[in-house]
This record gives sequence, structure tokens and C-alpha cells, in this order.
Amino acid sequence: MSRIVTVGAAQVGPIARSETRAQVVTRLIALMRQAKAAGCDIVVYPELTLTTFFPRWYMEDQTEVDSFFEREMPSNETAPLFNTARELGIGFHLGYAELTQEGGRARRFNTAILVDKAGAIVAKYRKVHLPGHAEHEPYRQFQHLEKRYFEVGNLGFPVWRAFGGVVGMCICNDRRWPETYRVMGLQGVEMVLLGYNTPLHNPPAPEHDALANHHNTLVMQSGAYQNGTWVVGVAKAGVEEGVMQIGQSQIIAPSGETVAMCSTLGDELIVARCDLDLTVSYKTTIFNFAKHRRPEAYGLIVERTGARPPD
Ligand code: CDT
Repeated sequence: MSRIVTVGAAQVGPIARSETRAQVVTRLIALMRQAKAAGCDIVVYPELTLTTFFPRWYMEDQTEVDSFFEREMPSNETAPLFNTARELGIGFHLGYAELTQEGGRARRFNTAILVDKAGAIVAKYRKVHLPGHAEHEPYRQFQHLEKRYFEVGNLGFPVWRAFGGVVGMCICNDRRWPETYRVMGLQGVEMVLLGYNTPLHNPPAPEHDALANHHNTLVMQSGAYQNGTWVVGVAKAGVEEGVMQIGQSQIIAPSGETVAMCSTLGDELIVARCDLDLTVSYKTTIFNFAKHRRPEAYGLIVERTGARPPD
């Protein structure tokens, strides 16, 4: 059996702070048209696709911060993306900064949506693992203020029936955490879509810098294999406002093998024909959770240790 979803991973090169939403959307539509020409069912864009990666700057003026957020989706500026998707009959995944009113107050999330081939939003995810810090840290060459500008996502890690399979989403730093994949794996996920903005330099741990690409591949391949799922990881790459961000956007099979990878740090589309039925032999043998997982034993370990390192 085979259930093919042809996926385009649309890596996006640097976006300048001065670049408008309209300019970015024009770039995204060009990638979408390439994806359609390559036979894609869905095109996957990065985290916070519509602007430069603004958490690198410390800002006290909330109006300035909010200029990077979307108050509606689609908006006048993003409608052409939805219209083109509908016209071409192609789905997409898009990351953006979401400003919404919930519980009578303004709330801000690092969000991703899944849009079907008719241009309708069918799923939404809000980033759970927010990296970085909340206050200005002068020692850094650039900031990483996601903990200042966003709340922790409040939607969990659901999965959805879409594109003929079971699809889940996560965002950037989420990909480093096994829980992310496992929570979706326990729900039978067959394809995880995710975008990232990963600076090559990590100021608190510069000794990791030379391993940035290795760690990127390592975590996504592990998540794929250990949960028998496809993983599509898409970067905003290249030197953006003086900060180098890694590329190596890639499409990873349930075997853990990368089947396509970007080779530039700019706007670049890679395509893979992903057979969702390749998940089956992993989910029914080595990672048959019902048969082989031992949550009762994990519970004992947590109880005994308090899930802390021993003294
Ligand atoms: N955007 C995002 O979550 N970036 C983080 C940077 C962590 S510092 C290396 C990431 O995990 O890629």
C-alpha cells in the first residue's frame, strides 16, 4: 500500500526588518508556484515567516513589538497567499506571530497554521517550548527574547486528519524535546510539520555553535524514527540583520533518513514524495507503543527520584 503526500519544504532566506509583509508574501507565492509545478500537495514555510526574527531585539514599546504580530489571518496582506493556494489547489503550513483577544485580554503566541487545498485554515498550533530569556541581557551580541514577547502555547500538541493522513505541528525549539514528538506519536502522527529560526551562535553556550547543524538534524531524525513519522523541518536561513541562521531544511522519513535537504541559505524549495504507509512498519514493530512501551515502569522511576538527578 502507499499513501503519497508530495511535500515542498520552502526554506526562506533572510528577511530584512524593513521588508514589508507584501514583499514577503510575494516571495512565498513564488515558492508556492514552484511547489505546485513540482506536483506538491502542500508547501511548508518556516517559523515567524512574515517578518524578520524580531525576538533578537529588546523593545520596551509594546506598539513597536505589536507591529510584528498578525491580528487576523488571513489579513489584507496575507490574503494573496490564501487566494493563490485556492487557485492552485495546494495546501500550506505557515508560522507567524499571533496577537489575539482571549479571556478579555491581549494574548501573544508564536503560532503555526495548516491550510487545506481550498484555502481554509484546518489546524492551529501555538509554540510550547519558548527558548531564550525575558529581560535584556547586554552580554549577548543579539537577544533571544521569545520568553518576553510570547506566552507558552495553550493548545497542547494535537494531531489532525488532513492531506490523507495524521498531521501534527510544532515550532523550532519544540523539535529539540522528545516529549513533543512522543505526545503526537501517541496519537498516531504520520507527518510532523515544523519551522525554525536557529541562530548559528548561541550566546550562553558558544561551544555548541560548531554543532548547530548536527543538532538540528539529530533531533529531527530521532523524533522521526522513534515515533515512526515523517518530519518536515523548514528554516528561515542565512544572515538576517547581521545574525547568521542555519539552513539545512530537510524532509525526514520514518526510518530517520533525510530524503531531501536544502543546500543554500536562501529561498529554496525541496520536494519529496512522502509515503505515509512507510510509518506502518515502525508503528507496528519496533515502536509498537501498545506492545512495548512501559509507562508503568517510567512512573516508578519518576516517583523514586522525583525526576531529579540523584544527589
Ligand atoms: N526560534 C527558536 O526557537 N530558536 C531556538 C534557538 C535556541 S538557541 C540555539 C532553537 O531551538 O533553534
